[in-house]
Amino acid sequence: GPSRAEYARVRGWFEAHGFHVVHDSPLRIALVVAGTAGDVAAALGTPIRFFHDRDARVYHGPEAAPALPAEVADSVHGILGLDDLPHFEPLVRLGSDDVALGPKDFALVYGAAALQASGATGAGGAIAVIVRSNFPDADVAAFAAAYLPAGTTLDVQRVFADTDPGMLARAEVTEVLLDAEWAAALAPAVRVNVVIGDRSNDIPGAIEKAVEGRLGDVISVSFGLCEIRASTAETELFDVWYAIANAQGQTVLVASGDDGATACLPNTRPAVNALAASPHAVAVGGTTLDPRFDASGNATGYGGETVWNEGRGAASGGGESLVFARPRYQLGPGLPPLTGRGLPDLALVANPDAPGYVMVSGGTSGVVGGTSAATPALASALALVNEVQGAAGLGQLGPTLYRLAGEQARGLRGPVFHDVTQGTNGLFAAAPGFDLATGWGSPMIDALAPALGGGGGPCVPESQCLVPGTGGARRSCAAEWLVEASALARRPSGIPRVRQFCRDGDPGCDADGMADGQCTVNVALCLNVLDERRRPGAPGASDRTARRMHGDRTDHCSRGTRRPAGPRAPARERRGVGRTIPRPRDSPVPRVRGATVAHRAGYAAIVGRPNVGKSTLLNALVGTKVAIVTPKPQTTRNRLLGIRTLPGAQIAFLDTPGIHEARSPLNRRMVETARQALAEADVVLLLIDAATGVTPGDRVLASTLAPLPATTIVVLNKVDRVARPELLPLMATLGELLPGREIIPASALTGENVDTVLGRVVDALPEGERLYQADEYTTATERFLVQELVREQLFRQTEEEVPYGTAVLVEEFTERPEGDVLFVRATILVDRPSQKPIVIGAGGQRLREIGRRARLEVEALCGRRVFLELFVKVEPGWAKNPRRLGELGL
Ligand SMILES: Nc1nc2c(ncn2[C@@H]2O[C@H](COP(=O)(O)OP(=O)(O)OP(=O)(O)O)[C@@H](O)[C@H]2O)c(=O)[nH]1
Ligand SMILES: [Mg+2]
Repeated sequence: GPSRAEYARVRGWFEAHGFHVVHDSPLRIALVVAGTAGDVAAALGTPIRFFHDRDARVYHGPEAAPALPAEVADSVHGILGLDDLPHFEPLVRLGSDDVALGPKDFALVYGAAALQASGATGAGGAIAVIVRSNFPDADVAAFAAAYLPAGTTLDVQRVFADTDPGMLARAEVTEVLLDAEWAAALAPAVRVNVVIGDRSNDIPGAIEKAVEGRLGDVISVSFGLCEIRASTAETELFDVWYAIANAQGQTVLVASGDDGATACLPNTRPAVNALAASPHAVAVGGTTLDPRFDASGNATGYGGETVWNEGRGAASGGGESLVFARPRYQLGPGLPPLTGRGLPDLALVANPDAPGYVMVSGGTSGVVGGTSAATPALASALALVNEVQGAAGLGQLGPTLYRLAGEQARGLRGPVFHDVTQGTNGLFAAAPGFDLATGWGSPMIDALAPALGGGGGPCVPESQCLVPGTGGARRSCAAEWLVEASALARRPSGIPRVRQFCRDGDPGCDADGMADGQCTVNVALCLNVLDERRRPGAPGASDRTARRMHGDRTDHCSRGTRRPAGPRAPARERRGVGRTIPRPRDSPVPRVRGATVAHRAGYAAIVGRPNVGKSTLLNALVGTKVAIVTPKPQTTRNRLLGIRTLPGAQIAFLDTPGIHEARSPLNRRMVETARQALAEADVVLLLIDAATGVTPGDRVLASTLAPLPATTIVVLNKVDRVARPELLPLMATLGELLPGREIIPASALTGENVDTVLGRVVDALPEGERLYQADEYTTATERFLVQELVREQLFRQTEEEVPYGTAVLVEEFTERPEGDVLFVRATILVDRPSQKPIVIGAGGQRLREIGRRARLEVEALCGRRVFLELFVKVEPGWAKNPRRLGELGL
């Protein structure tokens, strides 16, 4: 957003011209003012007149486009709301059949039932549904009583964006009830925040409220607005909010619309829903589903889907945005060539009669449909995913969904989408892979859940205050700041450092302990999507303003705990866990006679300084979470093997501890472990952190690698944190250090170029048969993985030197037949007595939280309920005790 000064200037100008401020945006993205028609005429240079349409309905609106004087024009991207033309439409559709999907049927068909069976209820999570009418609680309660397990009480709350608009027309109230009931339908313990806009701030006001207050891990929007009729400024405004939402870890789901490719009916020009067009939203399309009902009307399974199209324009919304260019993630195998951002991203049942959704409105049960229904239902499923992942939000889903779908399209992974290939939405036909009628198809929630969270989740904040006058002592910032883009002084290498002056209203502005009203903050910046610029020649505002809007947009990351856990192995692959002994060459690959492509197999070691992203890359390459990842250096202590099996190759990746100048015995062992891995490897992946640049430590490492026989590939990681032009000098330096070696810029976090790295590794491997079973993905024991998952939380939830003084030992790991529970007893070793109370926290709070999050992780790993008991034990000198180190595999 604009700086405070700029915002204040615009605000002051409107006040000076007779308007009064109705709402200030805490995010400084929008300003809501009210004035008379006379004020508008005098200040904005256009009279407000009455118009009537062909049907003699009367509206008011400006006679000409509003204009502003030069002193404020540069700061204002657009002016909305001078007319009362019909604008946002609720997308709910009424059905007539008496068979419909209940929550149980829906969960069964799309695989969410598996997450429910593992105990997920949405507890601890929240969904914000965006609406503009109040609603009767009795209907929500009646829905729970009729369709959810006996005794279920839903946690549905109202949040008014401003004033209470009361109950609007029937379609509006039905929309609210549908959204609230289905947001809770699969996740009955989730908090549903019904965020209600009023007449003056409408749907945009409710969206802003949901973002500003972070009112849900998922935001569900079931309204439509024709992109041609919306102003570009308005469409871009949604994008700005969604981008901020994503940076906060919120996932935004928007119904793609119910009018096929023509969202502007009666105008039949192809157009999409402006609310769904942003690349920061997931656009949800619609299908017609065969749920294989049995005689009593219960769904028994998935019987296939076609594009929802009932004729008369009632069909799955889809097409290309006129405002947003194709985002980078919409390029790749399985995707048609797109110019604009293509919609929808995926689709779920939406045909109100085939089979429709049950709901309660006005005291009676009814059947409804529309992408309006599919959207909150998907939000509900994602609440379960969030819970299972132990994530407080999955953030922007687009890049991850497309990566997974792309892997599916290339046969690199099991399916995560039911590909819909039949039918059309009137203009666009379904086809294998992605299409503009149903996106990638419908989600298989149980298969997606383990894989989500590895890619486009919220970015990791690494903000620390440098305490002035202490010679550089650091403290973690307790507070979140809105960092002004103008204050950013990006250094050529390293985390951008921001000198932020605290002001009244900045929470904890003196978290650095100095009451001097200022604090220097190191901020990790993350760009969610690099190329979401407007399409050239898009209607609306001038290019100059468009550049201004997008050119300096950075997403502020400020939430320490909002990173989701990494991807998980699909149940199918999980069988490999726990095998400690690899079985070399016991599964010869059948060879096709005369085939010329040989099978390749071998070891690839991932090495680099601490914290450069080795473990993140390992997980991305293996396609599942093997290694723990934390923002702290020296997380990985052991050599860890992750296996990727492809149709023509098998690679055993070795994750290693960061190589650094080690002093303590523990660290020396860690570095030794890493060096040993080098000796085993056929290929060495040297990771360099693009955000910190090439450090002296990198140079030393490069000189050790230069004479090795193994092929060395340099991976310049974390490029998502660096402006493209800054990469070139880095690559030049690396080219000098390791002449002739390939350098691949990549992001282990977003998945960018990870497939390229995989391909290059395969090319460099020797010919040979598989070294491990095709379904094995690691040789680590379950006990080891569990120890690591506890340590991950310990590292994430303790600061300074505390995590480094700790280790985790799993002492008991048994199955309890009663209730199919896994019982795990683990001891956290601490080095000094003073660390024990820190790990335990006030009233046991921290230890409980470590245990809770670790338990969710272990449950996801093991695919069953887990009882995790944690103890803290002081054992001075454990890190110097060879026996202990041996027990810890060090
Ligand atoms: N922005 C960004 N962050 C990344 C990327 N890869 C890793 N990270 C982050 O960098 C931090 C360190 O990642 P790890 O994978 O634990 O790094 P590591 O090299 O294994 O660190 P050690 O445990 O010391 O060996 C974590 O906060 C990651 O989320 C990337 O491509 N982009
Ligand atoms: Mg690591």
